[in-house]
Amino acid sequence: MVSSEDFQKAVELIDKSETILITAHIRLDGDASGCMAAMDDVFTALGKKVKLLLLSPIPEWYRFLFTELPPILGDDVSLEQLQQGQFADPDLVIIVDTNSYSQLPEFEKYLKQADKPVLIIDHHATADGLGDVELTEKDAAAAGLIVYDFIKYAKWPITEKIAEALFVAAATDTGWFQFNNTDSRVFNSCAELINAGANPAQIYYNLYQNYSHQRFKLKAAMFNTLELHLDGRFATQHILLSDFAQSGAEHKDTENLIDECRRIRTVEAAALFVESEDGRFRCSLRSRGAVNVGKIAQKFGGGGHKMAAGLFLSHPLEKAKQLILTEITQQFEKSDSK
Ligand SMILES: [Mn+2]
Repeated sequence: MVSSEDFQKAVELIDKSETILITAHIRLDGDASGCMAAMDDVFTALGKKVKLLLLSPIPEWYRFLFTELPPILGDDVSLEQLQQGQFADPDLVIIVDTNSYSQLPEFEKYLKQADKPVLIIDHHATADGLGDVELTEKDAAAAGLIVYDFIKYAKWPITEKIAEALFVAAATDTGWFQFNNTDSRVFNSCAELINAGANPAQIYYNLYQNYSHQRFKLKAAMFNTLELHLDGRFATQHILLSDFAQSGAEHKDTENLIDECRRIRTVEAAALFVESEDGRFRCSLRSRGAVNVGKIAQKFGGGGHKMAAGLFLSHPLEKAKQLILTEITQQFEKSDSK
């Protein structure tokens, strides 16, 4: 749990702010989206002027959380507009679900120049200490659970919409209650959120049965690249720029696709390599627990947790795969010898 002292400091920051700018990491996920939507409603109800700002386009399946889609830095709002206070002149900046400059491209420049108080709400192990006040808890399955505790601490009202947004945060960061981080706190909080009006069946439909045909075609293309290594314990897959072109899908459509190959019985770790426009490969890593993929990501300048992490590699695909395979092999050797 976050200490009451830290919650109190955060409440005081909110109390004395009139305009609050809220953002989250690039390639925002369900946790980040849910936290932003929930805080928007909570603080607006308190009479604050809330400005949400995204650092990349929001996947379609999280759009139901927002009545109005938040603007994107670089698309709808330029860095200059942000820096000159034309988008917002906040008394407080809240950053949720990350505490790392590397996850805040462009926004980092604003942060360093603007000199505004910053509140961090995060559950990642890697941290640059960006906040004046930080509500951080490595053991929380989702940042949304910390936001929920914060709202309860402050006794701010929780509407149906807020409950739904926080349920989405907890449900998505636990892979709909499948991952190792799914503890009793997740279920307790989610039970309370259901009592407050969250509808799990409707949320499941919105999140997981709401694919575009393009995204489904991209997934099919990805399946054809599956390779198993190390006696089936490590799976790799990749998506090339040509796959996006052929399917009509976009980069944000790759979210969660890495989890599919973990349905194979033998797979203990998985990597998905996605080619980006600049020619680099974004590598997402997942583990069932035997290997610490966070450590591998860190070695290459990326970040994440033991079970889920990501990094960029400026190598051709085969070389990138070989680098990661070597790291995974070493990690397995370490864990097997224990
Ligand atoms: Mn998260």
